[in-house]
This record gives sequence, structure tokens and C-alpha cells, in this order.
Amino acid sequence: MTSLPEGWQNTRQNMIMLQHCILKRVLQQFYSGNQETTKSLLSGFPAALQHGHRAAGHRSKSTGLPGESERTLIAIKPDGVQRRLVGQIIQRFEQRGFKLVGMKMMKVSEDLLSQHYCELRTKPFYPSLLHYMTSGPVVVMVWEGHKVVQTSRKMVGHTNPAEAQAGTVRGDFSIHVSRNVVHASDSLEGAQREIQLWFQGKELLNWDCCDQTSTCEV
Ligand code: IDP
Ligand code: MG
Repeated sequence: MTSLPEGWQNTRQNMIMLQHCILKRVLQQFYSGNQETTKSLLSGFPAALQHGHRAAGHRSKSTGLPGESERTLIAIKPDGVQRRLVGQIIQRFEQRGFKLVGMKMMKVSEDLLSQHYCELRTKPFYPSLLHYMTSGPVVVMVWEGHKVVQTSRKMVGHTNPAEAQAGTVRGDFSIHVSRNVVHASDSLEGAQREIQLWFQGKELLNWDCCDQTSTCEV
């Protein structure tokens, strides 16, 4: 069984403890015959606390994600940050309908990068890739949604911008493979590995978009 990241477990446990407290107070008031207090207690708490996970949509027990949602890691590389493309890149993912569940700006250590790009260690361009990726800050994000891994790979485009289609991030904003602006996980397993590498569980937020029934059948 897949265990939930630490932050999620805490949130879930807090939610369950709160629900128990509310229920206990409501039952105490109900059995003491104080219906007015019972009503005001219930109205004082948001629906999410009264109904727990059901108010948050159908979440899978194993992943904690709603429906068939996936998560992926997207990073705006140092050239994207230097060229002030952060806003435009985020906008594409928002407009597509994906949900941002984690984001931070950081200077990446060589240690983290060597784990991230472990499959490329033997490539001739690996030293210059490390130099480029540590040359300035990156903005790293986790996006969630239906088939977000494969869709975001299409949105990002071919590794080599010269081959990337117009309309993709790389096809619109870059010209050379050594400065291709953005990273996107290439598989579900890769995404899970990369998210764990770049983020702690408590840095990711489980939240409900008000438009989630408009972007996907729940
Ligand atoms: P991806 O980023 O599209 O998944 P990968 O093959 O995983 O592509 O390569 C990771 C990164 O390594 C690329 O995004 C690019 O920054 C860099 N890279 C890949 N091939 C070359 C190359 O031939 N020259 C220089 N850099 C490269
Ligand atoms: Mg890759």
C-alpha cells in the first residue's frame, strides 16, 4: 500500500481529530436537549469539517488524489527565470486547467541535480548541463490534474527546441537544446520520484478548485 507523504498524513489526522471533537460536542448538546446550541455548533463549522473527505470530492485512498488525477514536476530553468518567462509559463498550465499544488524558487545544489539527472551522468553534455542548471535560480512546481504527465510533456515540447512545435513552451521560447527553458517529468514513475526529490510532503497542498467539475468529470 502506498503511504501518504508526512504532511498529508498530519493534515488528515488533524481533520479526523477535529471531526471527532465536533461530533462529540454536537452529541453532548443533542443529548442534553439543547437543540439551539447543536444547530449553532453545526452552522459554525465549514462543510469540509462536517463532511470530511466527501466535501473535498472523491479522493483515492492510495494516492490521496481526486479521481484519476496525477501530479507532475515542472521546473522553469535558469534561462527561463533570467528571461522573465515565469509568468507566461505558469499561465499556460493554469489556462489548460491544471492545479498548482506546490511551488518554490531556489538555487539548486549539484547534489540534487545529480540525482535528478542520474540517467544522464555519462552523457558528454552532462558537465555543461550541471553548470547551466546551477547558474541561477529555478522555479519548481508540482501541477495536478487528469493525465497531467503526458499533457505537460506535449505542452513543453521536444527536448531540442529546433524540433519543437510552435505552440509548445520550448517551440515558442527557445532555439537551442542547451537552453530549453523548462523541465517536465517524462512518466508517472519519474514524476513521483522527482516530486519526492524536490519537495517535502508538507510543501504540497491538497486543495479543491472551485472549477474542478468544469474541467473534469468527477
Ligand atoms: P527532457 O528535458 O526533454 O526530458 P532529457 O533527454 O531528459 O530531455 O535531457 C535533460 C536535459 O538535458 C534537457 O532538457 C536539456 O537541458 C539537456 N540536454 C539534453 N540533450 C542535450 C544535448 O545534446 N546538449 C546539451 N544539453 C542537452
Ligand atoms: Mg528527461
